[in-house]
Amino acid sequence: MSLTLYAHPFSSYCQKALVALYENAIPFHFRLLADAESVAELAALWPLKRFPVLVDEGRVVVEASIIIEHLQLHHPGPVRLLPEDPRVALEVRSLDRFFDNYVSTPQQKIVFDRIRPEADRDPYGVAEARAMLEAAYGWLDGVMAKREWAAGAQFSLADCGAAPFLFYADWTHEIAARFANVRAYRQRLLARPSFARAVDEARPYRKYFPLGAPDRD
Ligand SMILES: N[C@@H](CCC(=O)N[C@@H](CS)C(=O)NCC(=O)O)C(=O)O
Repeated sequence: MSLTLYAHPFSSYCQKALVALYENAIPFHFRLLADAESVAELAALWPLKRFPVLVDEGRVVVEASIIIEHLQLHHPGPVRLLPEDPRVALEVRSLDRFFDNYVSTPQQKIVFDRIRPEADRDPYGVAEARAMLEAAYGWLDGVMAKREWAAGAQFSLADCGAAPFLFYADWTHEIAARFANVRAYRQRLLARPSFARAVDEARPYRKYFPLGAPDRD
């Protein structure tokens, strides 16, 4: 098999890449990062040790967004996750940056703070992260008032990230009822078969969610 994805099913960034793979039914080998050996392989490929990492015929591709761009270029399928029109593609990439920087980054800050030793926790940083999530939900609510998917009518790269990031963001800092468009969008993402599959594959790991996984989704 030419494609190997170094990943863990419970990781949001891995789910982002998995959604793209599942959307186009691209065959790949899932290298589960579950032991010292697999983690050593990852470190040899990418010393920063962040995942997912894709290996395609020996070529190492890092960063979930770039993995999805790589798949579009080298393994295209019926679902175009980067639109042909560069102006629409720019909107897709803009929303993709939004979900990485202003939803996932603060969400991870809150979770990683919880697994630090108590003396090393950063309540000021966590409060900032919660404020950023509130602002992000507010902005996104206005955008999603008129859109089915993040960048418009077509499911795209931006939705691949939005799905896991809003999934875990809601577990971390609940999306309030006043953000009804964001909540409805999160439900649409949960109903998308590619993401529903990723969520199901991650179910066995829910007990490891540092803040405690809610009994839903
Ligand atoms: N910018 C990276 C972020 C990847 C990332 O943060 N992955 C997490 C898993 S969701 C990770 O590698 N965590 C391991 C660690 O922080 O040591 C991307 O877009 O792929």
